[in-house]
Amino acid sequence: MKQAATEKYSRPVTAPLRFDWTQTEIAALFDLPFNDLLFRAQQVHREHFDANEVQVSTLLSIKTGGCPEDCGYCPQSVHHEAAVEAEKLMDVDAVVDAARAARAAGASRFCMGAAWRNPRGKNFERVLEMVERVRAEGLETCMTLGMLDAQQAQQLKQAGLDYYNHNLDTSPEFYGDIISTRTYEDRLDTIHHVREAGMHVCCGGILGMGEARVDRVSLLEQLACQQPHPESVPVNLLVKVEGTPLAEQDDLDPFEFVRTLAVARILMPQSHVRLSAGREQMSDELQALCFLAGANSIFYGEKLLTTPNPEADQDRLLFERLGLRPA
Ligand code: SAM
Ligand code: DTB
Ligand code: SF4
Repeated sequence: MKQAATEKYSRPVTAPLRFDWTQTEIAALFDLPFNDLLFRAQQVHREHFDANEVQVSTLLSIKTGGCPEDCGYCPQSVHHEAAVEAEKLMDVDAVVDAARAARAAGASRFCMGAAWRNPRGKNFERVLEMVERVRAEGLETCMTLGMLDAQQAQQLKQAGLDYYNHNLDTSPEFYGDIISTRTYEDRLDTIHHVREAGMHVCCGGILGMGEARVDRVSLLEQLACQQPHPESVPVNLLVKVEGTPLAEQDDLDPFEFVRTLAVARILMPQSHVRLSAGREQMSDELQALCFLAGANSIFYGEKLLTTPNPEADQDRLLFERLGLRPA
């Protein structure tokens, strides 16, 4: 018995990339004993990445609040009591200053987020200028601006945008419980335009919104059956903001969060899996487990878009204690 188990788990897993994962297969990974699942995720991770390297991105909210969409988790929606005060789109110079500071602090990618349903008119032109200027500072660029049409995606690509973030958020089945102002198909269309324009896709979701495991399986199926896989897969843990419909949501079992990261790592071996929102609420030990499960990217800096993130010093210390290197 013992011999068989050792053989089973010491077999190298040089499996080719797959885009035809079934829900049954994905659910079976979730069902593995925790230690076996983490071991498999580590094996896959080490085949494709340096397991002690974590990519570091900085996030800036270039246009905060006043969003017409009704995403149930989001404090920037005008539909919720929590609504953070609406601000105008930042000036290009101020964004470039923030990008320089991020580079000085060790970030390799600068992500800019806007609380829009979709970008329009003069604002879109200003956003294109931001991409050009931030890129000229020697940083990789990423934006998340809501829905894009094919032409906008091409214009962003021409301006030099490396990544576009657009999340599926949850399963197609649970989606309608969270958002009513745009459809799952709308999201898939935007992702398609981004891919067609030749940009890297950053696409993931949020856990802990009251979805069932089958929804997490279904979300991962949606992501892992995209060909190519999204280059970057942000996995957010719901930040419960007072005044949003999801403020009183029960906590997700932290091990279920770790399991989801591990399964994402196994399904999408070459993608960066980003431990995104929710780190502020996690212990160092839980974050260490997330890295062990194959998460290899984080947002760095004291603020996400509107909610707090761990202080940079705290992250530096955690990296030191775990022997991790920012990349
Ligand atoms: N408005 C654009 C959009 O939704 O596509 C871009 C900005 S939006 C804030 C980017 C992503 O942040 C959302 O898709 C969602 O996955 C994540 N997010 C927003 N609020 C969150 C929260 N309270 N907890 C965790 N993730 C959140
Ligand atoms: C993503 O998946 N997570 C980031 C980024 N993409 C833009 C946003 C997290 C936002 C958390 C809530 C807030 O700070 O407003
Ligand atoms: Fe608007 Fe994006 Fe928040 Fe949804 S997640 S309300 S689209 S800012």
